[in-house]
Amino acid sequence: MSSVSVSSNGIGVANLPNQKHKIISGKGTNFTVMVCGESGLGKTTFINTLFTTTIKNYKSQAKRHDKQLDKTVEIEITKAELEEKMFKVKLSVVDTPGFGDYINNRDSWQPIIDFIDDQHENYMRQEQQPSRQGKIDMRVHACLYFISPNGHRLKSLDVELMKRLGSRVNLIPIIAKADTLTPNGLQKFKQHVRESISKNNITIFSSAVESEDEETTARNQSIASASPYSIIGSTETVQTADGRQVRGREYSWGVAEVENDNHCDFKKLRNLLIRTHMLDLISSTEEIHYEHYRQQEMASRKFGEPKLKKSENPKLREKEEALRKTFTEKVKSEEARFRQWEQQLISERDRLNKDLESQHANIKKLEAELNYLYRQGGGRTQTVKR
Ligand SMILES: Nc1nc2c(ncn2[C@@H]2O[C@H](COP(=O)(O)OP(=O)(O)OP(=O)(O)O)[C@@H](O)[C@H]2O)c(=O)[nH]1
Ligand SMILES: [Mg+2]
Repeated sequence: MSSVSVSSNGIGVANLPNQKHKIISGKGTNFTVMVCGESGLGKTTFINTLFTTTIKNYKSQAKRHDKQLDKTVEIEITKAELEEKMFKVKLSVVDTPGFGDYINNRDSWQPIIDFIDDQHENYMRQEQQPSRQGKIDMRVHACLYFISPNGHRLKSLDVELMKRLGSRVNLIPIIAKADTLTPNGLQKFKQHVRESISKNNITIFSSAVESEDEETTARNQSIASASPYSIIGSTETVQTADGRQVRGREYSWGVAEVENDNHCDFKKLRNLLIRTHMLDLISSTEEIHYEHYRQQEMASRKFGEPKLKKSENPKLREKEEALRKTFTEKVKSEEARFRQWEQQLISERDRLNKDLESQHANIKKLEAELNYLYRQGGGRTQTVKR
């Protein structure tokens, strides 16, 4: 974790009215951003880009070790402290494993939903304690949802997941790898995503555009109309044709620049997060999403009672299901074997009984013959008795 200062035009809390300044600057505020979406869309790269472009001395160049670009396999949190004058923001960025490789994708996105709910749960439990000092707050204030630029349309998996996310967190849709689309293709795709979002009733983060001064209204307007935000991620510094050193991706046709508004919306998105809408994101998390969670949970359990049953790990659930199936099959086959054995015993018993009966009949016959012989033998009649 590094304590550093921001390079852009100040962090959001520095622009607040005085009263709010005081509240926030005293203890510093937590601000948590999460990234999620299909595998390989550049989520981890985006986090590295955000840190290197936002924070002046984010790890010195010499010993900088960006987050590994290997496939992200578990939820990882990177923290930094943004400090401007007397304002402190504890920034946490939550990286999540991408999905798309599983037969059942639920396995990969359920932990993301659980993570968001768990942070609300933890905060609520802390609020219910007698001492509410020093609460740990990791509630997610913004969830950046990465959309693949290749599909030309929003996938049903994206729609399903965005619906779930939008109802519990400030959802911000992102078009990944904008450098792989032509400017025209990007605009068309943006329009398609906007239409799909509204058609499917997906709730995304939006905030008031109107402001007292025209400049702010225009800036808000430009930020709002750019959604869904297109992103180019890169931590490399490359040289443009006109000799500028910029963060970007180099191609034979030129350089795709991260911080160029004509190439992508990275700057707008960063401004929205760190500067212009940070407070909106914090307050809507508190007033809408956390409050919604709290009310929902309070309706189903008593004050202070722990959550009844945490949604189970879907992988474990599937394993459990498979075990249960094998177990039932085993029991069934054992039962069949047992019944067969029982049947064999019964027929063996019947056979022995029949044997016994015929032995009895034989004995009876012999006795009768014996009696007959005695009677034939005259006077000394004696009945054979068994
Ligand atoms: N063209 C292009 N490639 C990118 C961009 N951002 C990242 N990449 C590349 O895409 C590949 C995957 O990037 P990651 O950042 O690991 O992707 P991820 O979304 O974190 O992947 P998972 O961890 O598997 O979910 C890497 O080779 C990156 O260099 C981008 O904006 N444009
Ligand atoms: Mg990753």
